[in-house]
Amino acid sequence: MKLALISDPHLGAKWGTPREQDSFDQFREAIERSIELGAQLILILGDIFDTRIPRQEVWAQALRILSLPLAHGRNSVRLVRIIDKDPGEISPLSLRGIPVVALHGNHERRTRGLTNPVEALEAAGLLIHLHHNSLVFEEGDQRVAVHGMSNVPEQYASKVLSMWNPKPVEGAFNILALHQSIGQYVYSGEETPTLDVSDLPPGFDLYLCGHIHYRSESSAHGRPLIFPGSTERTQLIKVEAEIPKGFYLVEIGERLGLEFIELRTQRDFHYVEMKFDGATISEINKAVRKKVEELLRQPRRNDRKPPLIRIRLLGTLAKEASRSEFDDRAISDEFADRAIVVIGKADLQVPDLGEKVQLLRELREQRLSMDETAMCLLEESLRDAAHVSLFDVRSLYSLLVADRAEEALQNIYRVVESLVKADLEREKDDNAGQT
Ligand SMILES: [Mn+2]
Repeated sequence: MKLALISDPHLGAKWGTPREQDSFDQFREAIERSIELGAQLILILGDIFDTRIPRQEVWAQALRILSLPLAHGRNSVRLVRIIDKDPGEISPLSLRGIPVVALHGNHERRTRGLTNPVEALEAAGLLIHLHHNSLVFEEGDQRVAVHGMSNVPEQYASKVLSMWNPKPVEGAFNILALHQSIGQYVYSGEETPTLDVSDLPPGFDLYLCGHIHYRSESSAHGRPLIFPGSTERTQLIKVEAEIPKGFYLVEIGERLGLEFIELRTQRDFHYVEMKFDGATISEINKAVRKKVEELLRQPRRNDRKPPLIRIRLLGTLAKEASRSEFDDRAISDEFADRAIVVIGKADLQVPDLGEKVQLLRELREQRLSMDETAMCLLEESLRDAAHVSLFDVRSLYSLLVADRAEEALQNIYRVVESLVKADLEREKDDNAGQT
């Protein structure tokens, strides 16, 4: 049996930027080539969408792409067993073409009781959603069991996985699919995984995990552990420039065949760090422009899309220079029709401490004046509102700024109470007048 493994398409990522179609182009290619290459089952390991509640424009494109496996119209595998899932959730439509089985990722996770977008796709019959359940597919005398746990908050991952405690199906090739951080494969510094490779339940033939955006092959209990990596380039970090984007084609037979298919639609991506030592702004300007020109002369893999160039500036500035004088936007604009240039200058150091202190002082002053501006705006906009003369706007505002919201609220309650009392009095008088 041939399976395609696709992870983290993040549809709708970078919306409103020159890269807004990238996630769709790359996901469409992954799906189209999975079909071309003869995949009989497509597994998507979560984060199909970049957000929990995608915009309509994102939905429209996603639905169009996800209808392709269904539109294929032929299905060479049979769903023969459903474990721990309500069969009513599976639309008969989803088995009319190449079946797509998907997890939801952390980007799609919603509070219990609310429908996440992967469940919505399941309702439309475009895929089958797995969360703590399993499906067994059959082709001839071969059976493949897919066991899936969609994303859960990292701190509960290990506990929830052991509570689910999935068991391999006898006589089948067993796949366990997750969307979590695992051990050293941590996605960001803010996440502490509770799950370690050794926590994965034993006895499965293949372990799969989404969430990690760069492709990686490892092993768990002596069997392959595959992170296909995202099809979309969500982070402009070094590892993303080194490891190409793609998906896996898995052939389950006498032996396990694993083939990584690189996406042709991915933009060329250059990640460059430039280190300066006491450089002036004009020196940096010149060096960065020269670097971009140099990168643009390099041979291209994908010449249908302008390449993405991320330059990270490191080192120190000249004493008299200030980081804010370096206009990275101007350089990006200058190359806009040939490349997407993203320059990071946050790590460029100003050597003079005195200057830093001055900057902090300025920021503080700016903040104070911002408060004052906000105050004036608030006063102005409340001037015409009814009863506002009853409130001391300025003192309310200072309470809010000082994080004393409770006191501010009490003040408001007092005023409202007196207003209600006055109204009631008036009503009483009116009523008295009528009778
Ligand atoms: Mn992701």
